[in-house]
Amino acid sequence: MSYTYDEENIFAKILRGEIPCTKVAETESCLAFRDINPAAPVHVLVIPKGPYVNMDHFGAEASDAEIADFHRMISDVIRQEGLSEDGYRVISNAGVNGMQEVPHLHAHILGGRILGPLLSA
Ligand code: DGP
Repeated sequence: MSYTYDEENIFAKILRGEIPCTKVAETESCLAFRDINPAAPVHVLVIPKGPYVNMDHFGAEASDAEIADFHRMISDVIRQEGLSEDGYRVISNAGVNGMQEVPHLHAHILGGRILGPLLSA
């Protein structure tokens, strides 16, 4: 499998500072910001700064440090947003079947209400 990264995707533009975002957390290799179209009271996106399309691309080509930082940031945001006690959902959509809109790896962190069944269709 070879992966092609689109440098003009909207999250690449956010990372380059060309489009604003509401930042929640940042490290050397990751950024967390609020989703522009929240599906729950808390809806934060965590992205690596590197050019990875999706989770399988990331796992195949990212460094151990990038992978550790990404997972650590997801955990940090969950606690920072106060979601630990009542629960939350972490989702990463990929490709056509996953209905991924933005082709830069992102984890959706959702919480603040009962989120319903995992899949509606
Ligand atoms: P997905 O379908 O998993 O690729 O989700 C992409 C998400 O990105 C979607 O929930 C809306 C969000 N999004 C799209 N454009 C922007 C943007 O310009 N800023 C922010 N903060 N979020 C965006």
